[in-house]
Amino acid sequence: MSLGRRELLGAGLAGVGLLATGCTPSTGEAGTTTAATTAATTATPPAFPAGFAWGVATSAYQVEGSVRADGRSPSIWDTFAASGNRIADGSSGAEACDHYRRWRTDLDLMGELGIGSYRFSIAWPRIQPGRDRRTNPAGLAFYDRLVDGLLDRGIAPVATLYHWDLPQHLEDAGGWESRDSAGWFADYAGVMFEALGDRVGSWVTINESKVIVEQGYQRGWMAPGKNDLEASGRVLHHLNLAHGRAVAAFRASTAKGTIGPCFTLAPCYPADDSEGARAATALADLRENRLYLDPVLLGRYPDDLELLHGEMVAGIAGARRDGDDATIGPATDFVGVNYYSPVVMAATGPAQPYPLAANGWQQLHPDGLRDVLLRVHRDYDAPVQVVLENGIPDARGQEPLHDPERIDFLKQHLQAAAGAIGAGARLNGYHAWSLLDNFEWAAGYTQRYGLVHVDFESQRRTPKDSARWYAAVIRANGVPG
Ligand code: IFM
Repeated sequence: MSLGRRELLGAGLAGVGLLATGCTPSTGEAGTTTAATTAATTATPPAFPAGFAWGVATSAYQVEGSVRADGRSPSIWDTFAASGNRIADGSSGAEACDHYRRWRTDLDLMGELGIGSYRFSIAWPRIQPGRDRRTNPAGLAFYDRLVDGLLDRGIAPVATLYHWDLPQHLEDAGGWESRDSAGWFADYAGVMFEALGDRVGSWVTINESKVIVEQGYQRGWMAPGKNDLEASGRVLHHLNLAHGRAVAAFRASTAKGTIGPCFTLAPCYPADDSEGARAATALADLRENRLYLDPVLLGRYPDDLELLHGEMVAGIAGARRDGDDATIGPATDFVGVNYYSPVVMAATGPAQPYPLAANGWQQLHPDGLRDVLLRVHRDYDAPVQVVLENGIPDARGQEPLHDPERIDFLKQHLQAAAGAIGAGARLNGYHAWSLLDNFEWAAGYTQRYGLVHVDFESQRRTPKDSARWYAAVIRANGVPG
């Protein structure tokens, strides 16, 4: 896709490539059939609407490095990585892909591949590094240059406001457990809308609140590394509130583009036809999907919320005030969907009927993407959806630049996305995770998700086979048969 600068500014993800073909529910929608019956790959012709946004995604802490440059202060991830035994290879994002200094080369590379849309995130600790939360012009200037660089190359900027790197000084002031966090976030978002709102077409509020809640506050596997169910409930509510208040700030600003949330969704399937498996699947769907989708897209928590762990429910209830649901649930312009893996439930617990990716947690089930897109379309009447992440790590023992498994993965998932479009879902774009091999959180540099290989010694970038394949898809606006 190649749009002119003006079109890039005006459209945003809600305005590009709409295709309404009417809604025909597919037979494989989440929760309606068993894992076995959804295994067949969609046969819909893999065509995409004109103007479909073909993109790649990254996030600040995973690629930027330069953690002390231009006044940036530490984030909770700098602290977490330095706190010992948290990261598989003992690394951190201190250097990562050095994207903060090499962004021009990276943008050129995207241009060569024909990428039309770049989803990046803004590092909050660059923008408001101090306790006084005053704006740091030098930090802001980086994103200013980045956005101009994208527009100059005909690439649409998709800016995520929060991808897990909370300034440590805000964590010290209570972090997401404090109700004040919603106001801090809205203020910071307002700074960004004012600075870049004339040029960024699409804004994403918070990346994957489920991962923050579960991994950051329940299991302690990610920053800030807590094991506190009650706190996780409070955090979820405050993240929701922060989202709602940022959307309100956006509407009150002069920013031109569109705004939406970003969920990581897992279609839930019963492993068999038993009543026990179906009940376990319904509960998994509440935990994996409805808990996050309902407040933001319907303006209310699920009616059966109390089926979740009592301490978490108490955390949500304790944090909720009159009027909050209305603040959380104003209409957003698009729904961002990240898709990696389904959840399959037997009566006795989780099942694993599909092959696993090399990260050990991701079951490979491409049709799950079609199922989640149709589900959000059907149950939430999503105005427009965009896939903001989808990818796998390199296979074990893979030659660095030859990644046939990733090509196969992308092909099947794009076919599934085309199937969802054919069945009525309004899908405007797809962003592969990730442009570059990068810092994969608690897995450090042991898992490589990039279409482009990064030699972390020399910082040399080399496109893998999948990058060339994806470039051909973009040129054709469709998946080769
Ligand atoms: O690398 C992460 C990303 O930051 C959020 N979504 C999942 C990816 C792969 O684990």
